[in-house]
Amino acid sequence: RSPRPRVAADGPLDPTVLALLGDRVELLPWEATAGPILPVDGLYTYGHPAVDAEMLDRLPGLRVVSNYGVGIDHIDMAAASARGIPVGNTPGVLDGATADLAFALLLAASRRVVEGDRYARSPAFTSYDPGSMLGREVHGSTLGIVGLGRIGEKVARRAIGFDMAVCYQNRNPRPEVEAALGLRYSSFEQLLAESDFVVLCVPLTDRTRGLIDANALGRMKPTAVLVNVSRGPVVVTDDLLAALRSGTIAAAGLDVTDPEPLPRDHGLLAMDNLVLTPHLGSATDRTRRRMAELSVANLLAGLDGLPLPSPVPPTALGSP
Ligand code: 8YV
Repeated sequence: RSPRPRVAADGPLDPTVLALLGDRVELLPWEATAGPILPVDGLYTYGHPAVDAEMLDRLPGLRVVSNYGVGIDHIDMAAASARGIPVGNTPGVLDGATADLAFALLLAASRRVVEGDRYARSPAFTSYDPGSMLGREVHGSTLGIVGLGRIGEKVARRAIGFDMAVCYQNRNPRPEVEAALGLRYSSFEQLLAESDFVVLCVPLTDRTRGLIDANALGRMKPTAVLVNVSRGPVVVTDDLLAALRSGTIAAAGLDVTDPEPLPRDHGLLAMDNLVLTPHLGSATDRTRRRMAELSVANLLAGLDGLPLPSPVPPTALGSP
């Protein structure tokens, strides 16, 4: 047995993670989890691939699972807890960056920034036209936040700066945040009906999978803009495509899709009323560094049998 703990990691690894790990662990390719060839002491993941009961049973020496990211929908938390394996993630450090990107998508989709960029570069743009490319006004409108966790709260703060009225939906009302920021708690149906912008900040669980389907989209205003910075499967992709095509809603901004990436010939890729980014929510230099530091600290603590600096509560809803 190697004197250094063995960690099976899904790649590509953040260079900061590699630098912080140095030679403290022996990194194995993820494929090492496939069979009982090598003992594995730790797992290092990136929001995927699945860590399920069957895999955990194949890794009897496993001491920790560390995820570079906050979403743990790929990890069977019940199975990990039942086997006494701590799971770490990186909440807190990426909230601001993800909320910033939600606003980038919101502004880009409503003010047609990407479409405008394409037009301004094209030969079709020959002269200024006051009637062309009118968008949806952001200030003075109503924003509905689905999922008022850490990221949702940051989105609310930004919305207030944009002079928006903010309503939210959460599993449990959050009266203290409501009072501090002047938010309004709404039922899901009410939020969909009255919001000019709906921003999804929920984790992916059995309760949120497919939450935004044809029925939900049909309740939204035809002028509304949907923004998703959570997980792709929270939205039913085909239903969103139909809604964007038929004008059921006006536009969407997506940082995540189902599947991700979308197949090159997918209908969504042809829609001018869609702004798409490749899962960039936490992709800034400073946030990535903090994610690297926290995920490596979780990994090393778990390998040493110490409490993780940022453990996922064993009751959290992860279900690959
Ligand atoms: C990461 C994320 O980029 O934290 C999350 O849940 O989705 C992102 O911050 C992702 O985990 C890396 O794959």
